[in-house]
Amino acid sequence: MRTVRSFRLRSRASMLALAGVAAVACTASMLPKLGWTVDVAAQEAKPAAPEAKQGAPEAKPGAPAAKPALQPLPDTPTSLKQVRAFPNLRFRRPIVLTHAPDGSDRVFVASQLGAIQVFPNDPDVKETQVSTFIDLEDRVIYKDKENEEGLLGLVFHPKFKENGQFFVYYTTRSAPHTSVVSRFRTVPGDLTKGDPASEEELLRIPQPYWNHNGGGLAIGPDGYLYIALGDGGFKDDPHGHGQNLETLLGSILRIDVNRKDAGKNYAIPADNPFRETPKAQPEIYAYGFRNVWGMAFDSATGLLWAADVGQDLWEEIDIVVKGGNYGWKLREATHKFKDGSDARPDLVEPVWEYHHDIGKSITGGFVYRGKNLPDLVGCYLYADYVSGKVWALKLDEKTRKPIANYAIQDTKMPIIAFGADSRGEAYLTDSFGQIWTIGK
Ligand SMILES: [Ca+2]
Repeated sequence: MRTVRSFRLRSRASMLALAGVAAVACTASMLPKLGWTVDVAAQEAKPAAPEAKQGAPEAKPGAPAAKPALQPLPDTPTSLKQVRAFPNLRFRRPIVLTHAPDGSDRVFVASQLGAIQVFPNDPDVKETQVSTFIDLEDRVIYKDKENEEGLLGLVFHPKFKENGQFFVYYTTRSAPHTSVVSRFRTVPGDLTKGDPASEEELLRIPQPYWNHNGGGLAIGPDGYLYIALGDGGFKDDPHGHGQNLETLLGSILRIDVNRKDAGKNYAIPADNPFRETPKAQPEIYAYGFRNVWGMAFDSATGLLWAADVGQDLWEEIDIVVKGGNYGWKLREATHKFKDGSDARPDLVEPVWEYHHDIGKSITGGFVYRGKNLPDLVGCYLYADYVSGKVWALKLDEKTRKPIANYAIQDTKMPIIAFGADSRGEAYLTDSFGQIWTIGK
């Protein structure tokens, strides 16, 4: 099996100290900042970048008071802890953790390098019990220095048990900086083996740069496949993809994988919002995103939640509605971005944001509906890749205003993904290859 043997824990103490202070103060200080691109590279390549920020000033008293449209709450401490879930296992960049809707209670882990592995949902599971579901490394490209490419998304068809179908988002070796979304099938009659030869390409999307590929896949309550795309990079969305309906980039797409329109391996749903808009890409469901990293439907409410990674100052969490414009690059969370825009009725504001003195790159999770953690039922789990903090956000069900932001006692790991097993229990993965859950 694929494992990472050289587990390196870089100096994160300084980040933590900083994040701890920030969490208490929870105010908007004006730290100098690095973009996501730089941060990712820094995270992997150099140890001590955050030290420089130790002495950064808190919000200047004389500065014009920013009045965000939504007030972040201070963290609510909890006794819940981030704990290892399958301590005998380690994977190479486990970018997706999920389950198949087939009653098997298996856990699937997709490596960003291209292999999808599967194992029984048992905390004591051993490496010998892990098997390869499908290995796509022959067509997936991944480089540590361009680490937003690779296999980025995996979701199973709701009728997987009957049809063996699953969907994968990956960066292909066959063209530079190009995202592919494909349907695969299992070997007939064997739900334990994906068939690499079964690939049926649905979408092929050229990207201008290696970063901001999004990559999340989800199946909605409507049975359609949702695909999260970033703005294509690099910084400042130089091509204006976020606000451009003529490109798929900067959007969340929605396609029907159970029908085919002429010339396509999928169909456009009849009520897709921009289907009749001249020049618009009909696959677009919502737009104005920078780099959605974590997209999931709430299994109870059917709401679509997405975390959008910020650039300069703010990370955000969105509830995504059909046809919504989520603001990038006019807005960064609830703030005007550069020469962008003040709040406007046609730009959907996030339900939550946090400042870059708390964390610098959001990893979105999902609304917890499991049984092990009754206090977190209905809360949206999320983390910050850079500061390693983990939270559970509670919104008022009616007003959708935040009422609590519970802090999970984290381990400062660079969290790259959340996932759920067949019972809705929550898992986190880190870039060193470990899988975590939340314990009491
Ligand atoms: Ca936004």
